[in-house]
Amino acid sequence: MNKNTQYTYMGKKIDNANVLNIDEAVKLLAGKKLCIVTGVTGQDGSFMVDYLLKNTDLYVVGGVRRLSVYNHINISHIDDERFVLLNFDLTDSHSISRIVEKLQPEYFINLAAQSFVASSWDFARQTWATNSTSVLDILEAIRLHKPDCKMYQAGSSEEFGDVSYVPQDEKHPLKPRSPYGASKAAARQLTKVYRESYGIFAIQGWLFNHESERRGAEFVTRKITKNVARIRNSIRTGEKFTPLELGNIDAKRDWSHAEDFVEGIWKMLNHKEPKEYVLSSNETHTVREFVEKAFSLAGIDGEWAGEGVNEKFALKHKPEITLMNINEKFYRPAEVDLLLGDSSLARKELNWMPKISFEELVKKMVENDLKN
Ligand code: NAP
Ligand code: G4F
Repeated sequence: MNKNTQYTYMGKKIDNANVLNIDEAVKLLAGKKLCIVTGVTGQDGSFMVDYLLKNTDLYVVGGVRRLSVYNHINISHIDDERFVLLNFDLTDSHSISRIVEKLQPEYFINLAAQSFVASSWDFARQTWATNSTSVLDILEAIRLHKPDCKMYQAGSSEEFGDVSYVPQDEKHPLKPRSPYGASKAAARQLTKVYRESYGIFAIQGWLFNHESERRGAEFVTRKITKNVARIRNSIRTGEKFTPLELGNIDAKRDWSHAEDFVEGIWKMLNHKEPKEYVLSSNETHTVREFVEKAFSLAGIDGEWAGEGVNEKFALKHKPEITLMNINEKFYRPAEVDLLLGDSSLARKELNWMPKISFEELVKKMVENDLKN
């Protein structure tokens, strides 16, 4: 329910600044069919809530952790009495256990994580606690308190890492290259063990990169589109600007739109058997291509010059004006050079297909940032 919602529970106004605790949630939601979605302030969680409210009759309990500064922008458009916010922290196993025991959810979709690969070297232990140990806690809570709850755990193409073959499908070995990738690979094994040992419907898809207008600003696509908008405005007004700075622009990623992927997650969860699928666009593009396309869609023609760390993307007709250059601080200790998915199994067995192309994705993101 959005910040304007006049919804009162036990004399208390419930809104984004007034997240429920477990006892309040139990009273409010007793007897209702529920789906818990964690990470709803993030990109995928917010799209998942939109999808569930539109396509199901479920009550949706959005898990948000306590932060001192308001960060509910991605869900502030939602105004629906079937959506409530619940205090939730992935690193608190007691709370996770109480939530599953008392709310008895039909579904538990875990989209919360330390999701930024680059930070996972700086905070390896925190990444592990958030992305692996907490998954064990969720699985254990389900086993003990609601064994027929269907659980989705957010897996990643980062688990393929140092890839052995192209394109990567469900049979590709797990060869992570970052603490993040390793944490997701561990979560996958735990999910498999709980599925096979206790018959729990728990799955972890392999999702290739997916982006949107709600993407966090540190991920490369949103970083590019936000900076393209900033630079376009400076060019228009004739102000000086600093160039966009990036790391490895030769990395290749298989990018889609997040809206297509939440549908895929729901289809996986409602498949006749607990089976794990790759979701991907089946196309790969370099970061360099993303840069060119984003500037071009903003009406800025650029061209490349130089090599290696000295490479630049500059205005075509004024090459002395740099639009983008390389800053080695954005290089990673180890890189996943090439991701290209093969989602033919999901397309065949789930009847799933991404609808938004690479071109449309970049366009939507650029237009959104230009507007803002
Ligand atoms: P995101 O935008 O970074 O969102 C992550 C969410 O996790 C945020 O809501 C964040 O809350 C929450 N969170 C982090 N630590 C938490 C904690 N200790 N307790 C409770 N909540 C916590 O990520 P995303 O792109 O939506 O990705 C969703 C999931 O899919 C993640 O598991 C990610 O690793 C995985 N994944 C993403 C992609 C992709 O390309 N987007 C691909 C494969 C897998 P705050 O807002 O409070 O920080
Ligand atoms: O946008 P990125 O930070 O995403 P990355 O590392 O591929 O991870 C994302 O996708 C995964 C699925 O494959 C998810 F599991 C994960 O949660 C996340 O959503 O970086 C993309 C590529 C990398 O190769 C990186 O080295 O862009 C390269 N890059 C080059 N310059 C940069 C930059 N990345 C960032 N974030 N910032 C740069 O300046």
